[in-house]
Amino acid sequence: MSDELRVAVLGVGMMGAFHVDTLSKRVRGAQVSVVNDFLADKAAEVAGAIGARAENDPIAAINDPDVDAVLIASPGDAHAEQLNACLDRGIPVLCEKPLTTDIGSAYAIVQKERALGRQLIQVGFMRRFDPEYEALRKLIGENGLGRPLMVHCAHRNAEVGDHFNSEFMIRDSVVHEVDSVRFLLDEEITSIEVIKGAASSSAPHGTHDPMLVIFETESGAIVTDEIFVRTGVAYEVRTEVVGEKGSAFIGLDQNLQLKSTDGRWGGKITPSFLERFGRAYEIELQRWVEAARAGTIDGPSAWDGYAAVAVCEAGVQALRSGVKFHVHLAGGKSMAAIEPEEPQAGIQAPDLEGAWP
Ligand code: ISE
Repeated sequence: MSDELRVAVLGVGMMGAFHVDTLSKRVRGAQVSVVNDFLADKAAEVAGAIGARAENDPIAAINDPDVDAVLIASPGDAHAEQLNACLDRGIPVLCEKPLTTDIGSAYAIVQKERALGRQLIQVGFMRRFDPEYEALRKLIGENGLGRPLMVHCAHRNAEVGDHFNSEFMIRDSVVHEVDSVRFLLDEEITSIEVIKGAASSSAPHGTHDPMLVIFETESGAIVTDEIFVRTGVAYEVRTEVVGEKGSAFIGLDQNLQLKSTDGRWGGKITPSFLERFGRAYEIELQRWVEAARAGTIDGPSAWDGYAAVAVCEAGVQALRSGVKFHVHLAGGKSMAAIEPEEPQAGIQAPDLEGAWP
C-alpha cells in the first residue's frame, strides 16, 4: 500500500460526490484514485476535478492496482455484486446503506466475510459518528437515564423525488432509526409495525407520507418513528429517549439565534442531511481511512448492515399487510426469520339500539 490509502469511489451522485470532496479536502491519509459512475460523463467530471481516473466498470475499479480500498455510494441494488468483488479481492470497503436490498444477499455477504476471518466491511450509518448521538449513547450506557423504556424519533426531509414511495421511505430513511436505536440501546429490534394516516397532498398518489413506524426491542422498549419526507420545511432529525430515571433529547437544531430590532427572533434551518451530518461524515471517513490502513474497520459492521436490512424487510412486509412483523436474527446462526403476528379478531361492539328501558 502507498503512504496514502488510494480509494475507488463507486457512484458519484449527491452522496458519492460529497464523499469524494470530503476525502480529497478534509480527510488525512487518503486520496481518491479512481471514480466510477453508471453515468460516464459524471464520473469523468468528478474525477477530472481532483486528478483521479474515471473507470466505467465498477468491478474493474475494485480490481484496479491503484486501489487499496473502496467506497460504495452506488444505488442499493448494485451493492451485493460490488461487495462480493471487494471481498474476493480482500480489500476494505465502506458501503453506504443499505448493505444490500434483500436479506438473503445480506446474509451471504456476512457469511462470506466471516469465512475470510477479517472484518473488511464498514457500513455508512453516519449518525453513529455525530457527537450528539455519541453523547446520548454514552449517557444511556452509563445508566444516566435508568432503563430506557421509550424512544421517540422524528425523521423529516424537506423534499424528495417521486421515486420515494412508502417502501423506499422504510428502506432508505427509516433504516437510519433502525440503526440508531440498535446503536443507542445496544440491543436488537424484535418487531416492527407501520401505521399509515392521512397523506400530505404533496405525496404522489398511493404514497403514505407521513407514516408512524413502531418498533419493539429485546428488552421491551417501544420506539416510535415519524417518517415524513415531504414537509417542505427543513431537515429535522430528533430523538428523545425516555428512561426510568429521566429523559434526554437530541437534534434540536439550535443554530445561531438572532433577535432583531423589528421584534423578531429566529435562526437558520438546516436544509439537508449534508449540513446536519457534515461533521459526522468527516469523522466517519477519517476513522474509516485510519482503520482501513491498519487492515480493519472502525464503525458499523456488515452484521449491523444485515440487521438493518432484516428489520427494514420486515417493515416493508408490515406496511404491505397492515400487520405487525416479528424479526428473529438468531445471532447469525441461521438467516433472519421475519413473520407476521397473528391478526386479532376485531372487537365486536354490542348493538345497543333499543337496549334502554
Ligand atoms: C438519505 O439517503 C439519507 O441518508 C438521509 O439521511 C435521510 O434523511 C433521507 O431520508 C435518505 O433518503
